[in-house]
Amino acid sequence: MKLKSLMMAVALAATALTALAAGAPVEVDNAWVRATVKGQMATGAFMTLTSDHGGKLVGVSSPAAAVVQVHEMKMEGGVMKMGEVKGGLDLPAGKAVALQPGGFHIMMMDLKAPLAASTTVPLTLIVKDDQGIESKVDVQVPVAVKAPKATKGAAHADSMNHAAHGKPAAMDRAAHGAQHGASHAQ
Ligand SMILES: [Cu+2]
Repeated sequence: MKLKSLMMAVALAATALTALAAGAPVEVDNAWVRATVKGQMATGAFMTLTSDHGGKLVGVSSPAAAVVQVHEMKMEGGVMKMGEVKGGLDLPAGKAVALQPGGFHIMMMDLKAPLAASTTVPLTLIVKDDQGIESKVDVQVPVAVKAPKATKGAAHADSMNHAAHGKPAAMDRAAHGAQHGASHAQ
């Protein structure tokens, strides 16, 4: 039964990702939500977002939480601070933006019920494109205790972004191709 529900979750996630690949405002990869225990009121959702033409993640909602915000964690005067990203999260054209523990993340607060591993949580991403047009992207996000093995280059997305600074766009595309190759090999 447990295996069946897990497979169901995987199937749902795969369906969501396939739908997004075809001309959606943003591509969502490696999405997961950290599982919670009873009494825990907040958790984080993580994913890699890629917008072909550039845009902004301006909002997120979920029926599982009363408040959902895009957050950033950063060091301020030697103290790790977490706060809402004002004005939306920039999604530069063609560049994978990693939302991961310790950096950008989606904060789900005032959870209505604990989120158990091997279930899924619906999230609606509100993305504003380069023309200023907002669209909603629905994703079924798997719940897990820790980050699942990346299926598409998310594990090193942060360091790759740093390495990519100042390099021509062609390099980014080459890296992207390599990620596709890696995911096929799995
Ligand atoms: Cu947060």
